[in-house]
Amino acid sequence: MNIGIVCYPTYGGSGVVATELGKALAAQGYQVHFITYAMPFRLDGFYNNVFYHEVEMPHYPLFEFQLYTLSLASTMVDVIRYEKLDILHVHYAIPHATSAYLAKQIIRKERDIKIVTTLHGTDITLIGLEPSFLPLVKFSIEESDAVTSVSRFLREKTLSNFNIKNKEIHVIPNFIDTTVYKPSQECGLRKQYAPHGEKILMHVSNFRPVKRVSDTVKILHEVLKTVAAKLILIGDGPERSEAERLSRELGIDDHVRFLGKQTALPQILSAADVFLLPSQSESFGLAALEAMSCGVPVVATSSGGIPEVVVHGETGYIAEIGDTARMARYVVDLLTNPKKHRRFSEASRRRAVEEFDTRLLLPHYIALYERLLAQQP
Ligand code: GMT
Repeated sequence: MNIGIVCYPTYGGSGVVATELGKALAAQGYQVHFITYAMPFRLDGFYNNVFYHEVEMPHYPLFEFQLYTLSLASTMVDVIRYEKLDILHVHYAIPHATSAYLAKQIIRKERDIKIVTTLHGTDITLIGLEPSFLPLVKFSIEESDAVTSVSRFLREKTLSNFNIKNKEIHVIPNFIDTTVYKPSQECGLRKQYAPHGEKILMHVSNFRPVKRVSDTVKILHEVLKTVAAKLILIGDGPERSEAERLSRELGIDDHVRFLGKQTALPQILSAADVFLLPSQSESFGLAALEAMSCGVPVVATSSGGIPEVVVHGETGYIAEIGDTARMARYVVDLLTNPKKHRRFSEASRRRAVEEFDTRLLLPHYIALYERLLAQQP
């Protein structure tokens, strides 16, 4: 089977899931063709059966704005035609599902390509609801041959926000390679940033407003009243400077370290005592799953699909969005009860392995592809 995968190549959950899916499919012998404007950042080596097709964007003085949706559709047509794709799997609806629809129409007399659209989050809960996008997203979902969402929450939101009646949406959660994301020898971070036995709180994200990164600083501020602790922030994005400013204003900047974008996540996460995910909106929360797989309990908000990942009172704790005082109390509870912390840590790891490992969830995608290919044209 020849499979095209389209995703955003930059730092972000949908690109991570798409790339890891492609790598896992290639490892099983499927031919996988990535189509995007830059090399996906997780495609960081040589992989058998993996090919990369860069979308070229012509510059022309008349086009004040680049026409990526159209350039992408043209590249899709090319790859479908010459690499004989059977499936085109697009991740994040805007604009990928729309480009895929266009490509399918262009090539329909030559090849019956099947389009799978995976909805990841803000394509449905935020930007997709803008009046300039809504009709396009609804149409592209309805015209896909199959649609998946990464949580039950996101499926319900898709059906209600876009008033979709006659389309099945298959829930296939985010997955993780638990042989890579596992409790590991930590990378020396503890010695460097918490040399006096301070506890480590950690957060990983792309620092967009929906992540409420400043809430991690507020949580630390509360926690420091009881427990010696440090906050390590991984990633970068628009809210970083506000978090830096707040930590200075609260006088706790000595306790906060911004490490920027990092790749050795399993080793870094293994240094954490608690992972914080105070998001405003989160369709699944891949970052929480990565932490859990490394045996780190998560304190998070109840937003979106997080409760489908983090089990309150078992693998972590869940509070209302913005309730930093409560999240701080949960963190202190975990940090001051070693037995409970160990129980939560083990339960987190167990849940990642037993519910979300790649080997359990990859077959769901493969079965979906096979069902589509078995359909009569
Ligand atoms: O929807 C987004 O904001 C983009 C996307 C990304 O590329 O970062 O994130 C979403 O997809 C991840 C993978 O499926 C999910 O784990 C994240 O929860 C989700 N982010 C949001 O819903 C904010």
